[in-house]
Formats: sequence, C-alpha cells, structure tokens
Amino acid sequence: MHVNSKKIRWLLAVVLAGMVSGCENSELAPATPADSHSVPTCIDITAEDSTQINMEDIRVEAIATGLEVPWDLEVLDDGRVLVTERKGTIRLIDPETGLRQEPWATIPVLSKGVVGLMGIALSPQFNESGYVYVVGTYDAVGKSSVDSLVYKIKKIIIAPFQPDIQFPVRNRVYRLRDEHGYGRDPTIMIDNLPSHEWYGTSSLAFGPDNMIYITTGDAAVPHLAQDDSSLAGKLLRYREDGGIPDGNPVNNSPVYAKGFRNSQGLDWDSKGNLFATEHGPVGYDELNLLIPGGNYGWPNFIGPNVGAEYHDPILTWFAGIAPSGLAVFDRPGHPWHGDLLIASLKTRQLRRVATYEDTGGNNRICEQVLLSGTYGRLRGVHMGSDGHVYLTTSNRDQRGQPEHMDDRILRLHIP
Ligand SMILES: [Ca+2]
Repeated sequence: MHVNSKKIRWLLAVVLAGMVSGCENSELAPATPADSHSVPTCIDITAEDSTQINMEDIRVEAIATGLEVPWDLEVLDDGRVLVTERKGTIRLIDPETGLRQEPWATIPVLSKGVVGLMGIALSPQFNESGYVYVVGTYDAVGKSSVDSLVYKIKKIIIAPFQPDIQFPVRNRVYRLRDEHGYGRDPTIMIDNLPSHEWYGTSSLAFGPDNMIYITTGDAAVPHLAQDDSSLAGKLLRYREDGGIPDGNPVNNSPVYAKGFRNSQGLDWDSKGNLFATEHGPVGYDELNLLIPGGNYGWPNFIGPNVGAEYHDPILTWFAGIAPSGLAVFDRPGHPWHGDLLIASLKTRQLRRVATYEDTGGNNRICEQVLLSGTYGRLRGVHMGSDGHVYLTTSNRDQRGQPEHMDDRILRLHIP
C-alpha cells in the first residue's frame, strides 16, 4: 500500500493512540476476517507433512516457569539455556537442576514498553571464547538538570546534521564472558543505536559470515528509516569486535538494509537466505527476505509493492499478528527443514511458513498454525542445536493475562 499524506495522518492518529495505550503497534489492527491473506495452509498442499507429522505427537514441555517477560534465548552445546528478561537479567536453565534463582548476569537497562534487555546471541567462537552478546536499552540523557540542558542544546544544534542525537532512549550491545556459570565483564561493543519505548525493539543474531546483525526500529521518527545518515529503521551489520566490516553496501556504514518500521525476528536458512519479521503500523505485518542494500519501503510503502521501487514482503499479514521471534527449522532430512517458525504476540500463536512448488512449477508460500492460544503471548522462538524448538511466553508484559506459571520457557519436541 502506498502511504499518502492522508493515510499518514490516519496512521499517525492510530499510532498515537497506540502510544497512549501502550500497544504493541500492529496489535491495534482490527481483527477482520480478511486477515487470512489468501495464503493456503501447508497441510492442504504438502501431503507429506500431514502424514509424517501428527500435531498430537508434538509434545510441549515447560522447562522453566515464573520468569518475568523473557525475551530471547540461546541453547548452549552442553544443554544449558540462557534467557534474557526485559528487566535486565540473564537467567540460566541448567539441564539437570532447572532454572537457577541467581541470574547468570544482570545488565543495567531501561526497561519499559517494548524495550529493555532483548536479543541474545552466542559468539560463533563461544566454545573457545565464552563470549555472549546481548542488546539492551538505556537512558542516553542522564538525570541531572545539567544533563538535560546538554541534551537539549545538542538536539537543537547537532540533530539537523546527526539525526540520531535526538533520541534520549538508545540501545547498545554488550559482550559478556561465560565463566564458572556466570556472565563476567560486561563490555559495551556497539553503542548509540536509536531506540524508543514503543518503537525501539532490537533483535540480534550472528550470521553465517560470523558478523553481528542487529535490527533497529524507526524510533517514532518514520522518515529516518529512509535516511542513510540515521541508524533508525535499519538492519545493521558489524564485526564481532563492534567495528564496521568490509563488504557492507556502503563503505564505513553499518547499514545493511533499510526501510523498516520494527523488525523483531531474524534468522538464516541453510542456503544463506536471511528472513525477518516486520511489525506493521496498523496491520500490514510482513515477512521479508533481506538482501544487502535492499529498501523495504517504510514509511513510504507497506505490504505488497506493485511498483519496483521497494522490495516486496514474501508474506503480508494484513490484519496484523504482531510477529516477533523468527527461527528457521533446522533438522536435515525432516519435512520441515528450512521452514520458518514465527511467534505471534497478538494472536498467541506459533506459525510455520513454508515454500512449495505448485503444479505449474511456480514457487508458492503456505502457512500453518502450530500452537494457538494455549500458552498466551509468544515472543521468542529459537531452534536449539539439540533439534528442539524453544519458545518464550510474554504474558507479564502488561498486555497478556498471566497465569500462575507465567512467564514460561517452552520446549517443543517435534517428531
Ligand atoms: Ca515493507
């Protein structure tokens, strides 16, 4: 949909309503029957799926309960699981003894709205270095009246040339080292990324090229998603030491792709294709296949693109599902190998998105709901190296209806 000025005004009105009510953006979308975006369900198409995987055979196990807004997780080769909680703690789940009460590490973050401590990623050399990366939000202004004055002056004098200086709330990437069961030496590796209480979620992942990839929201200044001088509304690529690598689309810039509103899930398939979920403004949530230098449209264009100026999403959820985490199902030989698993906050679902070839030899996409409603809002989804799928619930984020066991870390045993 081309976003003209009238539509922008309408979108802004709804977005402002969302800021007041603390909505998770696309969750404002009216639930119309048209949500179903005419994507066929996978089980109607790939007969092998329905015969080989009986949904009743999928076992769901809560490996930890009583967490507070767990965001993202990583599974270590020794079976331990590290989980970020929005408030700034990194929790450890031991395969023998379960959730340890004492955190693995605590990071000072600004935790509010849809930001705080968010993505976590293991260094590709974790087994040698013990390095773990997390992304968290902080107050970039400071509390004193002098801090406030300095910030106001910078905003007036410098922001026209360096737009990101205007953001009082920012994200940064920390590196910690796993030692004797605790995360030591938190070190800031990437700093001053634009953020915002409601439009600042960042996801973090290492690519197959061993580089750090991180998403930024538009931080409530939508036009900056198209502005190359800002890091808002972008996919960024860095070296593990926080430097800018060779091979980015623009020399000496971490910007890898642009035109995003708020991508919250990132993963690669075994062919090296990078997929990301995108939170739309009022519905129009997207699944995108990201390429270096690509422009994904926001705020000029949302959803499927009729022209050639912007990259089309490979799937649009018009009425909105609030897609968050994304993981590629990785189990060679399995009928789901290479399919995308997507967690949804609004519809409280885990969805599988797969591609298939139709009778005419064309590539098509299909979608299947795997879990729906039973566990409440689902945020993080992760494919463990043990072949299991891990999920985080998000029922204590002020938008869910928490039950006494919430929040939970779920492990899905998929036959
Ligand atoms: Ca788009």
